Amino acid sequence: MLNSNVKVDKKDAKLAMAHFYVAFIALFLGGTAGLLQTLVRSGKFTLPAGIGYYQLLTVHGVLLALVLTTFFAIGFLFASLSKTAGTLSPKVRLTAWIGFWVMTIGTASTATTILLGEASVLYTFYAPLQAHPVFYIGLALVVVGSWISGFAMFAHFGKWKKANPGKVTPLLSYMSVMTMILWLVATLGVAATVLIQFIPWSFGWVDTIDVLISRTLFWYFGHPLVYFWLLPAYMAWYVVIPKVIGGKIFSDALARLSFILFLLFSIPVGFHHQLTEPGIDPNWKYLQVVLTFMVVIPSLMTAFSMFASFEMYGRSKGATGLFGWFRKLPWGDARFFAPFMGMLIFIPAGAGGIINASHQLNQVIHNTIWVTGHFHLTVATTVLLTFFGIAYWLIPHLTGRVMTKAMNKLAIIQTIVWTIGMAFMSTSMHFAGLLGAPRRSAFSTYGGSAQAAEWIPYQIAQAIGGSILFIGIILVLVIFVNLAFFAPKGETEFPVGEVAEEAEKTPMILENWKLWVGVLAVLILIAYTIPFVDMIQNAPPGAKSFKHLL
Ligand code: HAS
Repeated sequence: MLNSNVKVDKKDAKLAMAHFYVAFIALFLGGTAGLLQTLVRSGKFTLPAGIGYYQLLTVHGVLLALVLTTFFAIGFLFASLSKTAGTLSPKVRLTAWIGFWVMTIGTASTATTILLGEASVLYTFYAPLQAHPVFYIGLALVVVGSWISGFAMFAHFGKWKKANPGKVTPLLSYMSVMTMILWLVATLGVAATVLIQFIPWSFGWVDTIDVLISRTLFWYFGHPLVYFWLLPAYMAWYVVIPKVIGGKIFSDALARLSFILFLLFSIPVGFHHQLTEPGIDPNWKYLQVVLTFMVVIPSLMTAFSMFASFEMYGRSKGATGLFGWFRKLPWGDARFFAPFMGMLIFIPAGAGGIINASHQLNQVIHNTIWVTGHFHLTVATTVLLTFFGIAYWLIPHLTGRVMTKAMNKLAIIQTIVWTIGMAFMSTSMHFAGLLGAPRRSAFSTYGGSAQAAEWIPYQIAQAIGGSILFIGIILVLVIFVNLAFFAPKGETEFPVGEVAEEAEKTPMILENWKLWVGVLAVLILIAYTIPFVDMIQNAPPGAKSFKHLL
């Protein structure tokens, strides 16, 4: 049984905080670029020094979607492992620091090329858009750094298992390792395309690039990437939120099973980002669409589990009727309120994902700003509000401080501001998308078209939403700086929930890592081998990047 009073060791706290500093700096810079790109996109503003829409959009996407998320997730995973599987050994901690610095150097290199205007290729860096080689080298360093951190986590977890043979592993540690395995397997795709295709091509060592293969390898990585963002949030939902509200985890086994299902089904589904692309046989697209619907199941299980935890708690406090528990929840506690709003928004956001994945409906929304609306609800609201909710207790826990009532109130206001800003921005993006408004396009490129007049009101709503969100960023940064440096000294709890007494015992098969990674490998091979060989064999003349390997 985990001692809930155990604090994260001071040296481990420093490691986790280093990750959070980078994450919140990325939030500030990426958020500023986000506001500016909304304004430039509207066609009403021009920036000095020739700073353009694509440059700003690249800063925004790379810093927020890749840097903020990855650094926050890794910092949180290290803190969770240290709390639940024991203090990191000096060797593991040193490895983790090496991982951190490799990632940070990579981030700085990539960011510099973007800020110099040498890499306006957006966060998806689709070929044939080409960036400075340092952009790709920086990305490769971020990936390699994260692998080093991942191996440090596996070593730490392995040590716990060895010291506790036959025991069920601590749930937060289990989830951390599962999240990191997902990341490692997923990043093989992006590492392959960056190292084998983009770096040689950007240096001019080869003069062509196979676009379809680069996109396929990117999306092999790109979809599990979104679950790498989501799973740390789910860790907080499953394990932290029950404790914050004063309740219990509904089922340990169900939580572990849902993480296994994410591992199995989040990777062999990348084609659902490529449904409109020629060069992939429709039968393989169909298979991956079916697998995409499978990856919806663990989210439905999560929804069920959260409702169960809320209801069990409410009833234990005397709530009656179908929704009586709702009033018993601690609405004034930002540690609960921010993630809860994330959950609420995940209902329409997830429904949007199901629409995207439905092959015929995808034809309507693909490459429209609807997709941008979808991922602002998922990653920029569900995930981010949960990350903010985690920061409200984790940062003071790590820095030996406490969140004051005033800061808690500000965090509640921040959540409301964020939700309102996103409601404006994302709703208008969804509607404009249905009217055909393109994504990834500056207004100047289509502003004169007859259709564009229909999109203008939505574009104004987006700019209003973007401005409100920027206020939300300032507020959360104020709270972060306060919790890190100025809040009163004191003890803050790292909330780790206990499993309900009535829950079934956790079956040991859920701990059989070889089995699950083996099933994952088989699923990936089934979903990708034949279409990938097809792509190489039918590559256009001159597309050298992979053909020479066959
Ligand atoms: Fe997605 C495109 C399909 C989830 C992020 N997605 C994107 C892109 C991003 C992204 C960034 O199939 C754009 C990439 C680009 O730049 O081109 N997505 C899905 C599906 C899901 C999904 C099926 N996406 C996410 C998540 C993301 C994310 C999560 C980030 C974190 N997505 C797609 C597809 C595309 C796509 C296509 C390509 C579109 C195109 O054509 O380009 C599913 O995982 C969603 C399942 C979710 C649910 C919701 C469960 C609800 C829960 C909350 C419970 C609430 C409670 C509180 C308990 C079924 C768990 C309630 C309390 C009360 C009192 C009511």
